[in-house]
Amino acid sequence: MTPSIVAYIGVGSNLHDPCTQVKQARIALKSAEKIIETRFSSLYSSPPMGPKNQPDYINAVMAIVTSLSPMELLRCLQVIENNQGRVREQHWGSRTLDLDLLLYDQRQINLPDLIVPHKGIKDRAFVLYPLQEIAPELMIPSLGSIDDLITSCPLSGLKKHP
Ligand code: 5RW
Ligand code: CA
Ligand code: CA
Repeated sequence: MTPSIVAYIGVGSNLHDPCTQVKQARIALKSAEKIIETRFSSLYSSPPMGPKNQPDYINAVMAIVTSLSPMELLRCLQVIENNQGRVREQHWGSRTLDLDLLLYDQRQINLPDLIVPHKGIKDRAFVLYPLQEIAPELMIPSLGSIDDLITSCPLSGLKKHP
């Protein structure tokens, strides 16, 4: 019996035609073995959080069903990032593609290379608003409802991308 796990992936880009990068990542993810796409949010634009000397981002969130383990899924995300030309440069700097494993069922994971729920989930508008769009009833382990998190998270310039 293969377990069907619901997971949420954060998608972001601010280099080399970010919209195209995000759409390509969606295609790569849903084409990957043992990953089924169930929802994909609108695309959102926002100014950079963290270091300001970089272009605006395009972000989205994808819901999937998977039978991959958390580490297998993380490796899959890293392969897709690398295939889309991700180069490790400055911490929190510009990137062609960033795929974050936000949630893996209702599990809490604390491994050296993988913390779930993702550290950025609770106070980043570019994660919370697209997540609420596709999963309005979501509960986040140890953090509570998506609605409560959104209530204390200003938009910070986040806009639906036309
Ligand atoms: C660092 C996020 C500090 C928030 C980071 C912080 C981004 C982004 C990053 C993204 C937008 C991580 N990734 N800004 N900044 N979208 N808008 O995907 F407070 S770097
Ligand atoms: Ca990220
Ligand atoms: Ca990341």
